[in-house]
Amino acid sequence: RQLLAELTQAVADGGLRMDYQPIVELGSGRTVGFEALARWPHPARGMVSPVEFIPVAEESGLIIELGAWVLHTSVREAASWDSGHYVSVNVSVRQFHAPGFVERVHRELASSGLPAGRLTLEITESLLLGDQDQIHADLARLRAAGIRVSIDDFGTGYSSLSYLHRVPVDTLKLDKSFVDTITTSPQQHDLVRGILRMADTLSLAVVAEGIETEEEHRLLREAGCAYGQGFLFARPLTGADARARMRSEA
Ligand code: G
Ligand code: G
Ligand code: MN
Ligand code: NA
Repeated sequence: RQLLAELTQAVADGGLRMDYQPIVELGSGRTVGFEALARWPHPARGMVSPVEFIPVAEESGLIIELGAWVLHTSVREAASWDSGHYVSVNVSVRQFHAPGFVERVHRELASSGLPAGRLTLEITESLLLGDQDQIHADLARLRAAGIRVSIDDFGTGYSSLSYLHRVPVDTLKLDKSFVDTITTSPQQHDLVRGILRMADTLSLAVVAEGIETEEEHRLLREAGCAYGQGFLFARPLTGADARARMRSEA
């Protein structure tokens, strides 16, 4: 209750900020884009994790406003990058289903000047369990405009691989749980190779999440995974630090 009241206040008063975690090409190590991650520096509680406050926002419906702020802020930030990097924005289920979501995305692109090809929306597998016709139609409209769509935490949810060929998405974000076990479990290593083969067959790009060691990096690269994200490369950065990173690689 208290947390919701304070979060509502924070959304209204500019108490949240966005950080940006580099997504790199595993072969070259070069940054290709950034995942936008919401941060809530709370005056008394310290940094409150989105793992705590996103569910509170989802349950209460505040996610509509919070998500609108996240989209607005991340798209404007990316529009200020002259390097061509893309921004990948998390979208929660309830936010996606809110009336006018697709129009809002188009409006943010138009008003900021960010080319559609530099915006990726991260959805979850759970979204795809809803009204398939409606969701596929909305995803198709987004993609027809040039926006990319990725499935976040891939492999943890509805893990039937057979539905993937019907889902209009561009990228799979391979969940960190696979990355964590790839170095110690031959079965998991095989499974990851299988997922990468399947993604290739379906022309889906793969971003491996939560890469923390050189060994994980090497095994993923050898398995043919093109992109990755994780503390090995960089933690989520402030907007200023993200810009500094782009300049240093230019
Ligand atoms: O940044 P961190 O690892 O603490 O994020 C934890 C979780 O919170 C992740 O699952 C991430 O997808 C989610 N999250 C972070 N920022 C946002 C956001 O802006 N919107 C939504 N819907 N989820 C977010
Ligand atoms: O669910 P989602 O993929 O959106 O969550 C991304 C979260 O993972 C962010 O909160 C980010 O801070 C976290 N993260 C990113 N890289 C790493 C990593 O290498 N190790 C760990 N433990 N967390 C990471
Ligand atoms: Mn994500
Ligand atoms: Na994830």
